[in-house]
Amino acid sequence: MNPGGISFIRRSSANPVLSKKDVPYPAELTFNAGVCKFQGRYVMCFRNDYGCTEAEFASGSGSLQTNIGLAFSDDGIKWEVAPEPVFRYKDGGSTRAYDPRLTVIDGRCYLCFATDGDYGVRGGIAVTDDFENFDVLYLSEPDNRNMVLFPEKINGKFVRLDRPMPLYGKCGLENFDLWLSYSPELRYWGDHARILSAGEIPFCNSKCGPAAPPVKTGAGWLTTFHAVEKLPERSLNSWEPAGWHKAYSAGIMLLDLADPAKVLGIAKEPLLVPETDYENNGFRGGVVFPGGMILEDSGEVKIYYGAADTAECLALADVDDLIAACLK
Ligand code: BMA
Repeated sequence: MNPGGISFIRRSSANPVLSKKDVPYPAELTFNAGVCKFQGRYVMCFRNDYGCTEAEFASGSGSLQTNIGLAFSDDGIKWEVAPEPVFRYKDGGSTRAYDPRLTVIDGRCYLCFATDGDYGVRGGIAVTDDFENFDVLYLSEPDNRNMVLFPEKINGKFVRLDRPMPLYGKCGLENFDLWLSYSPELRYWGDHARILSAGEIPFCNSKCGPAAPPVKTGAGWLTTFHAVEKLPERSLNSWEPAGWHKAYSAGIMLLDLADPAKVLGIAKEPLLVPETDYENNGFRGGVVFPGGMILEDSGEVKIYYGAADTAECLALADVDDLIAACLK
């Protein structure tokens, strides 16, 4: 696995900031959360996998189910989980929604999610004003996921990043890329453009895709991405009986404000590489996966990430350092 990571990033001493012990209903793995600031508070929607223990999973006697939980915070560090899960999605072929991402646009909160079933994986977009009622506005065709929305319209259109999964075109290899699309009203999408692929990332030999929704800075849209390195010779610590060989790191890049399909710079070093105990041990060790990024007025950037597909963590950096790393 690629060592290091950007030296100025700081992991919160409160990590993990959310784990199963904080959840007042059945919970086993609480991770890959979306986070935003909404109506004066920090709001988190997190993936909650539940229904079996590590031993049951390993022996094949139990399986995991998934719902999406809700938590609130006044400082972005201490979280209080709402009494019930908040969002489920089911249709003919799909049984669950997972990996939520949150973006506030013009005062409404949009939740992007993945949903899978016998047809494959689809990316969905829902909108809520109260975190109780959600209207599903859009579902992609299979296979696509890791969808995130920009926090404002650009050139009069909504903009999203996502990661289609074209196995046929990639000769069966998981070398997926990061794409950008536009929509007039979040239902019909077009002007698709590939903006990042594994070959451009020094710490990726497999798939890459979006992570947290972008934040706006004077220098451009700052956005994280996930980058996978396959390690066939190494078994990472995990619940998987067959072993786990994919390390997930996070990277960061800067996109042009007026034309976000234009990449202004990609940090050569990874933003975060799994290196702590809570990133290397759990359901899938060797995984860090950002899902939320908040730019504070002070210039501090809070980056929320799933660790080992088991708990939710927080890392901190200064916005100017992140921009400089992208442009170096
Ligand atoms: C992906 C998704 C993510 C997960 C990652 C690493 O395929 O399932 O939710 O974090 O794998 O296990």
